[in-house]
Amino acid sequence: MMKIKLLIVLLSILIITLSTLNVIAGTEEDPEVEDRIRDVRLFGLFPFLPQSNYVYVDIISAWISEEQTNPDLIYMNLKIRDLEDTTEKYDAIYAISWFYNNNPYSASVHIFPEGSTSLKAGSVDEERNDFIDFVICQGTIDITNNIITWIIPKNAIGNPTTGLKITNIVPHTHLRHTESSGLPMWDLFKDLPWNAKITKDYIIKYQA
Ligand SMILES: [Ca+2]
Ligand SMILES: [Ca+2]
Repeated sequence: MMKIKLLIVLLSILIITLSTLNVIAGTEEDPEVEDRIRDVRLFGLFPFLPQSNYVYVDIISAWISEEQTNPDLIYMNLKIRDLEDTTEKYDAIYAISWFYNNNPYSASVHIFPEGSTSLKAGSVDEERNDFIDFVICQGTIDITNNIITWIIPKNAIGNPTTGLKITNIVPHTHLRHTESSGLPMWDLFKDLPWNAKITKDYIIKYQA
């Protein structure tokens, strides 16, 4: 009898320990996507050195969060190695794309030598290149913590429902020449999450 009681006590301690270790999804500590660092690639394909000039587009992680008190909003967060609010010469594009209910969506912002555009989010075409429908949303470009946050009204991204999943979460960054440079506006450098350490879905917690 004593052995059983002892076993129960030990099991309880184990369960409590495990549950406190299990950090909550949708946080910087437990992101939906954890990328590798020093992996910005020429044309998104070719690794190169040094990476030190491209730390401002090197993705660390991306996570999605919600607040119970603001159930009609969703927060998309993108952490960069060393975020800057202006670039030296390029058009830097920061984006997170995802699927909900089989439809593709993105949140994006451009940062230029003159500063940043507004933050946008909405539905995109299948190639995830162009918005079909978007809203200008609130958010922050926090160069102290190196995090871009889009605060998106859920009704702009298909009104995701509690318990359902946001899938195929893909953070991506791109560097192009600016339009005023007169040079071809191809993506020269990119960081994509195909080499990410972690990628997982996000389950919607709250509903408006
Ligand atoms: Ca990276
Ligand atoms: Ca990557």
